[in-house]
Amino acid sequence: MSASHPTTASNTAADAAAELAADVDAEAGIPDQGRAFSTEDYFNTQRPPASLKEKTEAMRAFVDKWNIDGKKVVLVTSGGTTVPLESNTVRYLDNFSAGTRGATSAEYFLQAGYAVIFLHRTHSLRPFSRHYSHSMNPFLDLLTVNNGDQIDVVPGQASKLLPILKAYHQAHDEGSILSVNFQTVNDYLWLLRAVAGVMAPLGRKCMYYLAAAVSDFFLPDDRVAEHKIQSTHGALVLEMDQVPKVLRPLVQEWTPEGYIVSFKLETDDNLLIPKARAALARYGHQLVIGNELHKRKSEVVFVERSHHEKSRGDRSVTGAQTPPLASSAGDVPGMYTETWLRLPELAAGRAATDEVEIEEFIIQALLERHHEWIAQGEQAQANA
Ligand code: PAZ
Repeated sequence: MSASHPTTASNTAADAAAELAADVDAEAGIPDQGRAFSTEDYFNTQRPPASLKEKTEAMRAFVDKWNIDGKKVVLVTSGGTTVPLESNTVRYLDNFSAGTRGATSAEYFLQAGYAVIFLHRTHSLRPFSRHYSHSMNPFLDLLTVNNGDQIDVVPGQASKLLPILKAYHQAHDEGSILSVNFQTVNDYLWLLRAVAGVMAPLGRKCMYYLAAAVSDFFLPDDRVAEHKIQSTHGALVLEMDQVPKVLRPLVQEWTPEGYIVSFKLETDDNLLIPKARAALARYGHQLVIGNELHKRKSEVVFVERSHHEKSRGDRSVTGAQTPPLASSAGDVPGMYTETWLRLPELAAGRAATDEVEIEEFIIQALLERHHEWIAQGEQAQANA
């Protein structure tokens, strides 16, 4: 992979500006290192996954059913994406994401009455079963053999399992969750475009909660080896291309009325807010949730346009320009607001034995915002 981005501990606001500029070049089709694909070029040149049609039809049937019932629908994306090095894939590049954020959030959305399309990485954590993952809480440890041939739940475990099991059965009996899997970044991009097309008719009643950790780099089909790469050829040198920034067409073309929440992950706290603001300025969506890798389970920051900026018009975008660093670093007073959610404060007052998860509070805060987004749309229609 070409080392085009500085990633040392000395990352500064200037590095952030350089990175933003590189992102914009990529969107404009200006090569940095390797080719840069526009979204259009990407879908014109990269092969769709074999299961695309079947998955799209399943998503369409799900959305149609809940649209008739007037339920709100959320797309939750979850887990990491791979970049295969061979088409008969032995090796691939991957990232750290286990899918905890997505799987946990999906449960809280269901609890709040949403229908959920759970677009997840194959074998990453899933709603409900995540509580009993093989590494954290192996399910065989919950069971005990009684009288030689009966299986019982270990005392103390049944009371924890019961609410999870009930919520699991409720969601499956109602059909309020549809799980769709992806593996590669290519699968993810095709499925995201397809699901956006399917959800667009829901208008403001749909939300996008984009928690998947999507690779920024990929190998185009024409540079992927067919068979296992042989070590006899010496060192392996890879040059990867930049994945197109599909947030732009998602917001502006594929689903112009959806409430869109993207996530921004950084390992340097200082970059979180400038990069979240830059994403909002560039794509014009509603909310970026920033999280730092090591603290992601205990604190996140909501970055959004301030109330008076929102009321200047939905989806106000600055176009393909990189916002000047002054604005991305927050030098335009009052343009953006940041709201931190921190677990110790949020969990104050809860019993020490309660397992409190930050996603409960994230979803609670989103429900209000989505409600307001829908109400604004209704108001605009009434005024028209
Ligand atoms: O899957 P997980 O719970 O281990 O991690 C969640 C996360 C950090 C991937 C997510 O909160 C996030 O920030 N997703 C977007 C990552 C990015 O592409 O910036």
